[in-house]
Amino acid sequence: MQAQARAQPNIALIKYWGKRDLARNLPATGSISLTLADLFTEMRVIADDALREDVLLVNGDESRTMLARVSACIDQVAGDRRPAVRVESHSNFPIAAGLASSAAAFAALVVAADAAFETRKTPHQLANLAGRASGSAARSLLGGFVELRNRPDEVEVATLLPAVDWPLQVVVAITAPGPKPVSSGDAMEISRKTSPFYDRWVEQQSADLGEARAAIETRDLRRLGAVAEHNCLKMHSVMWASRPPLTYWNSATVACMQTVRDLQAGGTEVFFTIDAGPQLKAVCSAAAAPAVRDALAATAGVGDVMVSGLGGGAGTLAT
Ligand code: 2P0
Repeated sequence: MQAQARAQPNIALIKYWGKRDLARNLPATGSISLTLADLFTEMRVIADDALREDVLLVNGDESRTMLARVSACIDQVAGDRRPAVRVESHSNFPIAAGLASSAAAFAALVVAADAAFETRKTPHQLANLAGRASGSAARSLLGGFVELRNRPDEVEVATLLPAVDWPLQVVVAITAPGPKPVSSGDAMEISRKTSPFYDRWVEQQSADLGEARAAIETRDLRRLGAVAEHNCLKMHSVMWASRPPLTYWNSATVACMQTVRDLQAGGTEVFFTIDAGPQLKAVCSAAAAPAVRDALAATAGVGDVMVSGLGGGAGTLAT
């Protein structure tokens, strides 16, 4: 019993920041994201009766930090009376640095576990199981422009537009590759409990979701960029006003924002978004991508730049 699956990270344009149900890890609001094509995580799940307990290897090294979450996620798919497994995870991008690595990892994991144990879950069930492990992971089950909607006691994910219908590019500027100081889950709870802006953030989310949906439907990059930047800066304002403050940016993150502003002033159709980490993601047309990549690579403090198109959702690989 073994299977392998691949999933891509997704970049939220209308963000998930805050939970309505901690035990079930249900988000406070809906969100909209882009699934990437060229960054990926591959997960192999191998059931092995000889093992006494689950083993997790991340890029070849045994990892205990994520093991409990990974084991709990496989239990959700296959039940806790399953045999122990060896899980091998490989990513082609920095993990735990605000690049949605947990989204790709848990989306790939539920698909691989479902295939390995032949549990035949529906895509909707798999999205909810991935979302229990990591809220944003539910979105990586699907490709292109994806909306996550809140439903009573669960979430629902839907593709708003497939990648081929609006093949934008995402340029990721890496300003610091290390792991983040506070996990997203902990930071969301700090924000919910202490930020004076949190309730307003939640209140305004459905208006931002509606605006982004309309912009995607009409493939209007300027309109999408305006609401996505606004939503991103509101999320970071919630964080900055938390106690203790949550400041994921560094000086290069701010320099990258200025680079995007300069490109916009010069007529390039591009916008930025920033997640729970110091990396900046610029979203633009395929034609603008080389100029955006060069401008971000030349920005002070940027270490590496990655470019990705938009891709499909999670799926199994031949073992
Ligand atoms: C998002 N982020 O919508 C937002 C924007 C980060 C900033 O979802 O606690 O790893 O595991 O459910 O999914 C990152 O948080 O959080 C995230 P948990 P997750 O992409």
